[in-house]
Amino acid sequence: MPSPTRFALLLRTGALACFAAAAAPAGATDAALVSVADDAFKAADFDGDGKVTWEEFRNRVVRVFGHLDANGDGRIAGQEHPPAVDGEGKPAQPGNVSAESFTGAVEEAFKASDKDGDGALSLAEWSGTTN
Ligand SMILES: [Ca+2]
Ligand SMILES: [Ca+2]
Repeated sequence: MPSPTRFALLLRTGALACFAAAAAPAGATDAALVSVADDAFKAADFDGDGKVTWEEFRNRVVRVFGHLDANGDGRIAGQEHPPAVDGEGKPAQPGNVSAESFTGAVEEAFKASDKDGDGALSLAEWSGTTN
């Protein structure tokens, strides 16, 4: 049975919330968000080996950033910026999110979620269901 905790990774940082916001339809239910998390894992696992490496995930993150950066100036600003926090849990400043800081925040969350430290996320690690 799916649980909202499976979505924990995606909500752990504002950057990943951005990822979720970009992937999920507006008004999505918890069940739909869980589905998005699973779909996002499968989409990110480019070589289909059941693990998402940072290399694989970074490719997705770059695409999400490009999706959010509607005017293509390399920063997420103003109306482009969904509600989010920065890597330290403080509210992100609109106009102050570069591709570098966005990717960095996601990398921190990625490393924090990689419980066995093998440099890749299993579906359980991705979903936040490991201890
Ligand atoms: Ca893989
Ligand atoms: Ca791992």
